[in-house]
Amino acid sequence: MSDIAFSRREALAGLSALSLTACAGTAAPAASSPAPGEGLHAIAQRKGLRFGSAIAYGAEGSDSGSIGNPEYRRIIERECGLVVAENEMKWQAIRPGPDQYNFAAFDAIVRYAKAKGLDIRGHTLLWHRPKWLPEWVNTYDYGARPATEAARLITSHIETVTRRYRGVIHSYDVVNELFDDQTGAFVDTSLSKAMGSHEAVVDLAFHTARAELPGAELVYNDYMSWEPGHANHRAGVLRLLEGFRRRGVPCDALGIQSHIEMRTIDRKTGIGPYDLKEWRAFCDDVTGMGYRLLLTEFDVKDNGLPADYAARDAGVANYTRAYMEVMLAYPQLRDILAWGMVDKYSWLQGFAPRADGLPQRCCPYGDDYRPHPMRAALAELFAGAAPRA
Ligand code: 9MR
Repeated sequence: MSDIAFSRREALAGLSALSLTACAGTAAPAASSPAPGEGLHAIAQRKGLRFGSAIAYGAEGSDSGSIGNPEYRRIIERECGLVVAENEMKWQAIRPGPDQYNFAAFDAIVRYAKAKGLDIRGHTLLWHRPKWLPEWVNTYDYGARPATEAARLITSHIETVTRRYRGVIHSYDVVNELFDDQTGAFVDTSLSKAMGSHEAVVDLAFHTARAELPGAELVYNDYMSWEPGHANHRAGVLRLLEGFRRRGVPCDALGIQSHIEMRTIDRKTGIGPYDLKEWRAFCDDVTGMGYRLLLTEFDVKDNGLPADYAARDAGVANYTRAYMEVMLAYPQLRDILAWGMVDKYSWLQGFAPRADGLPQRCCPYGDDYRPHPMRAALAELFAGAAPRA
């Protein structure tokens, strides 16, 4: 695959970018305004931050949030410095059988990103959920030595992907979503059953990724969040990250997906409730263990807000402001990615429909490709953020 193969210069650029340590956060937030017409990534970049988005594969001219939609591309190219494939690098997409791979759609996204000078994150080397693994994994016959065979499936997958995109992808969600969000207990898959424990699966995934990519950023990615009801999920993630440190597992950062949500509205603030103290304590514990932070899949569920578009957009912008102010205060945070840039293509339209049947206004841009107040809020927040080293 010569068009995907890396050059040494690209590889070194990725390494040096990753070796920059975030500053200690002593600088006061610089009061500055975004210049008119400046894209979100350009604004972010002045502070050592990066802004990006998920993008899908689509044939040219397709009506989707994809590389095939010229209007969607224009927004990506104006606003983003990095992209992530929404689905096209998952096992379901690239691994139709135990010894078969299909990289066609993901390669097309990688080619597009390279042509436009966009960085690309890898999502995800292992999504540990039966629901999101190919059916052949769920029903797999692991034979007489199940642990050995499960290890082979995992290592061969991670080696195949990381080798193919070596020098191109410098940051991976190595493992995604290990937990039952209600209890904070691990979710079983055929892989964890075959290997005998979840730790065996996860540790192997990170060690394999590190062996292939000594300089890359290796991330554990999950949707524990700041809303009430996430305490058990956060506790599970903390236990995992503590375990990584004890066992010497090479995980560099926590990917906080940031699908933040307003199911109800707090009358005092006009936005959704959030457990600020508990959330900060969680982020402090994570960063205190030396992990960096990424916001990997930002969007806002507006279910609790009124139907009226202006009121709703204002609420979404205010909730964005409240959240990003907390998150941008962490000097360990560098990358912020939206899970899509245009409302109509968001997964939320299907996964979290509003009771009134109206579409979610969850992304920086509306269906007419005009920016929502959320976009202006992000611009101001990035412009006002403390500079990273
Ligand atoms: O947005 C994605 C949607 O199109 C897919 O159907 C779904 C299953 O592959 O995954 C969605 O993306 C998820 C991401 O990969 C992991 N975190 C939660 C995201 C939203 O469900």
